[in-house]
Formats: sequence, structure tokens, C-alpha cells
Amino acid sequence: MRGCVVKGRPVPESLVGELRDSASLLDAPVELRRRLQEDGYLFLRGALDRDKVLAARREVLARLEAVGEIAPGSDIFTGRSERKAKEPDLGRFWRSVSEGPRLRATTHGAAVERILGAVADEPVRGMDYVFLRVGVPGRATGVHFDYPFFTRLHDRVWTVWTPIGDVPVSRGPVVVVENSHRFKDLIDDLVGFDIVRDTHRKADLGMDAMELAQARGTRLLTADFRAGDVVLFGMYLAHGSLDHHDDSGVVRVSTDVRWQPARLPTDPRYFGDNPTGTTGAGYAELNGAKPLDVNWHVR
Ligand SMILES: O=C(O)CCC(=O)C(=O)O
Ligand SMILES: [Fe+2]
Repeated sequence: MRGCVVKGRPVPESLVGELRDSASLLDAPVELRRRLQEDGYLFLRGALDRDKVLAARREVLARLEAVGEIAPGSDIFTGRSERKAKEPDLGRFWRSVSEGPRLRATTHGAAVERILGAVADEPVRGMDYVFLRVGVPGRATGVHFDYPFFTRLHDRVWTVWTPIGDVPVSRGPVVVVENSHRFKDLIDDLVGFDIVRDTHRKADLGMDAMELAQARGTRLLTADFRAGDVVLFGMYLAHGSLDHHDDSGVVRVSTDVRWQPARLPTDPRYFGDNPTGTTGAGYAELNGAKPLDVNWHVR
């Protein structure tokens, strides 16, 4: 795949491949679960209603337009922001964007619930706390496992990453490290790791996604995502994002939300009417809560 960039460096074609599309297994739960075990992730092309996802995108962009970050009627970043002046409580603003009804209809709708029910093989519940990410050049996610954030009570947790709109590789979608769910040394090292309690340790793996893939003789996997696609994985798969390096100014919007069996205990940081988030600062702690101009042009 051409056009993938990590930390400012183009990823050589030999180091990057396409996520395997498992959408054909959506009606075959046993095989779907076997595929997840095997690949460490499920990429489900077109599993959601594209129009509903695009409605969610417009809902988010309208809120950003109101604070001067998106040019009127477009999905293009203006390069500036009035968010701080107009919305002095940034966490509250971000919470209200993250709780938009169209966005929730996508992230917590029946289609996603059905998929996760098949994955868990039992009734499931999605976390109320949503990670909504708006990507512009200069904003990317380093390679990590989700384990230290979401497994305080149990590890039967899956992350669902949903592009809210089309996200070609040039706009920095999620990337997974192929076969990293079998990196026994790194996984053994995760057990018991809690990002809040283990203050001396960071989620960061000490190298970027490309360096990790190279060091392990494997590849990065991603896709030119389209509205309607979904990727999910467990707590033991290394992933991050590519760089947004497309100067069209079109923003990359995505959500990541965790799901778990409904019968298992729920971490109050992520469930409930007003979840506190990982550290306790609520929606204010998310990158998304920062005005969009902060990192613009930083590469
Ligand atoms: O979208 C991103 O930039 C990162 C996504 C991620 O880390 C996740 O879905 O857990
Ligand atoms: Fe993650």
C-alpha cells in the first residue's frame, strides 16, 4: 500500500499490508470468533449503514464549525479555532459532541451490538465513554496496547474502531501490528499493568509502529477506510495510527469504544451518565478536547 506515513517517514511497501476483510463471516459467528483468534482483529468492511455514519460525521463537523475550526458546510479544517473563547469548559463541550445522538446511533447502534454479541457469544454492553478523535496533520497516535486502560476489572474487552467518514491511509487511520497478539514477551509484560496506578510506566512501547514491525519481522496492516467499515480487536493487539499527511485539510474523524459481556463488572470510569474517564478528568482528558489548532503544522 502506498501513502502510509509513520512519524513523518513513509512506510516502505514491503512493511505494510491490507487488513483482511472478514465481513463475509458476519452471519457465521463460530468462524467469526475463530478468525478473531487467528488474526487478532476483525476488519468488517461495510458492516454499518454508510448514510448513518455520514450523518454522524455531519453532526460532529457542525459542532466544530460553530467554534470556527471547520469551514462552513465543508469538512475542511480552517487552521484556527475559537473553541477556547466560545466554550471555556472544554471537557463539557467535548462531552456534548461525543454524546451527539447521531454519533451514538453509530457507535452504540444495533449493528455494532449484533457484531459484538457474535464476538462475545453472549449479550454485550458498550462503554458509555467514547473516544472521539478528529485528526489533522500533526496529530497521530503512537503504537500501544489497550490493556493498561481498560482491564482493571477483567480483560474480556474489545475495542471497536469506527471511521466516521472515509479515512484513506493519507489521513491517518488506525494501523495494527500484524501478529502482535502473539508477541508473548510483550503480552506477558502487560499483565497487571494499570496506566493510572503504575505511574512510572507509560503505554508507549518505546518505539514507533514501523520500528516495532521491523524489529519483529512483521508488517503494519491498515486500509483505505470508508464510512460503514469497522475494525475491532482485543486488549492484546498492538496498534496506533498512521500520520495524517494529506494537505487537503479534510479532517479524519473516528471513534473508539470498548465493549464487554453485559454480565461482567463495569469499570465506573467508563460506564454511567457522567463517566470520569481514565484519569478522572472526564472528557477533558481526551486529545479530542483540545482545540484543533494546537498541533497544526507540527510534524
Ligand atoms: O484512532 C486512533 O488514532 C487510535 C485508535 C486507538 O488507539 C484505539 O482504537 O484503541
Ligand atoms: Fe488504542
